Amino acid sequence: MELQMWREILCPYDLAVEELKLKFVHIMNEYRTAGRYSPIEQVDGRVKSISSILDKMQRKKININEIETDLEDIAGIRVICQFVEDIDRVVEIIEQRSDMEIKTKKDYITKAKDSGYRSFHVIIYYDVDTIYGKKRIQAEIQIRTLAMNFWATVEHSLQYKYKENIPEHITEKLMNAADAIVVLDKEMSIVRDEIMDAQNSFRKKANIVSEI
Ligand code: 0O2
Repeated sequence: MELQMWREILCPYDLAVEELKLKFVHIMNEYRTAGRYSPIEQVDGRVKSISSILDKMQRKKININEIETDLEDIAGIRVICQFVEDIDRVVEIIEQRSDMEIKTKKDYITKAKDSGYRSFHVIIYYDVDTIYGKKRIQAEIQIRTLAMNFWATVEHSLQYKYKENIPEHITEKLMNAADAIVVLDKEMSIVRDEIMDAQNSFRKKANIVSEI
């Protein structure tokens, strides 16, 4: 397929990613403006690259005419939280929104993937307005803690480096690290209330200072 055709297919996904990023950042800012703890700490997003789409099409035997239905993560949003408990809150926020319709939820936290990967995925339907009218697209929202994100980022770059054949001694270390992340998230949850209080007072103080 020609590059121009790809650009046209991906254009609405680009818009969706920009809109969704803005909306999640706004939720975070709204909490903070209200002086409340935000379950969202960071937001990121990307449109899947053409080469990555082609790889996945080949791996999953998806035909070009089926990509918009069968590839659920052409538009990808990542919502990073501080604590595991915040992930449920973010899922509730998505459930309550009128502009996002949940298609499926994939809980890789209760049951991690074999690789050790942990994250909560929500596939949504989302409408964008294009020059041709309204278009309903799918987007994947990955919700995870800062610690889970650290692990996934490192593991993803190793997968890239070793073309998915990561040497066994490294896989073993990654599995150990994945276990350590579970322990870290649990320990942080225990002091969650203390940390939330401290951060709220710190932000309020910082706001007062910046207003003077
Ligand atoms: P990229 O580069 O992030 O776009 P699958 O058959 O597992 O590829 P499926 O059924 O489409 O995928 O959905 P799944 O597994 O719910 O979500 C796939 C995405 O989750 C991946 O996208 C990754 O972003 C992330 N992910 C899933 N498993 C792992 C893992 O073991 N390690 C890391 N680091 N990330 C993972 P892509 O398209 O693979 O990659």
